[in-house]
Amino acid sequence: MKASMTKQTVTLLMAGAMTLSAGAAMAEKWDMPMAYSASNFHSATGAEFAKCVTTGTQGEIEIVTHPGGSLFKGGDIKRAIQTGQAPIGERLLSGHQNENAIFGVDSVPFLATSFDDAAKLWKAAQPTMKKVLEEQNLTLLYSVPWPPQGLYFKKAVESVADMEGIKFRSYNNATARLAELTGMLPVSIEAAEISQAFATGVAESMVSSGSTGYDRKVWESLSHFYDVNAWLPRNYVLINSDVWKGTSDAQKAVIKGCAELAEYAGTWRAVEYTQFTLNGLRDGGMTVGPAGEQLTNDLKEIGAVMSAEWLEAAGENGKAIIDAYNAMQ
Ligand code: PCA
Repeated sequence: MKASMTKQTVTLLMAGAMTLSAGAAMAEKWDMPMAYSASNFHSATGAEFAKCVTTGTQGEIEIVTHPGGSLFKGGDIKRAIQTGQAPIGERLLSGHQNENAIFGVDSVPFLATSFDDAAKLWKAAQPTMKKVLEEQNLTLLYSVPWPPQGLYFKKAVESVADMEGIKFRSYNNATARLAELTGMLPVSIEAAEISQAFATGVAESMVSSGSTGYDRKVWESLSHFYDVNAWLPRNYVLINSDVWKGTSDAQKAVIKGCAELAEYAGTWRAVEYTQFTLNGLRDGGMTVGPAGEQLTNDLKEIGAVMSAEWLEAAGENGKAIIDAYNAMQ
């Protein structure tokens, strides 16, 4: 990981703070919608980022985070930032894969299954992603991965055939497609609402990280977690490009520095949270472990179908990202 960044970032932050102290500007308050619970590591990282910007700009820009989908629900956050209803916010971009397949690059099954590979894929995708977002009046500030995605069920599952007819909670196109291909019934539900969905039987299964299962205490309704490492989707902190352009150079320097620190700290949190939350699921009474051979093989086949579909939808841009990623291996 980028160890040299810290020194650079601190210098950047200090330069920003020094310039700012030379002349006080008007104070602004930025509401920052976030979709996941306040206790989630993404939200904790966002809160630190907000504090860093507020302190670094000496209160010229005060960022106030609103976790748990309290200001805008996950699915509405991107549009809220684009239209200026919120100046800044965090979103799982793969939730908007229908707008542009590039947003789903982090949810291609078995393409990048470890933190190291997810970091490489992100590096390969970043220039294209930034360009696509810029065309939508969005400026990317930082991005943090979720831990690897595994499968949750209410029973032991040995193969894809065992999944037939199960009500499956989806959070983006890729997860809905996974349900279709495995004979399950997808129902789209925000993370903030899954505890209730599982308790009432609206959903009986999902693919997600140990972290989300732990945050939502899913052991109250579910019994099995298969650690299949399907992919590591990412959350992205975005700012409205007009708002970004309206900030001073000194403020930009502080925001960029804080964003870099947040990406670094958030990524480490994700790594450390992985085992911790799997242990938490186990302590809650769940059976946690790898998928059996049959299930693994069945899922690989489905992954191949989904990869081909993604490449087809993402066209030249998608191919260029995958080529750049493969060249880093
Ligand atoms: N948690 C989020 C997205 C990926 C993850 O691990 C969710 O389940 O909604």
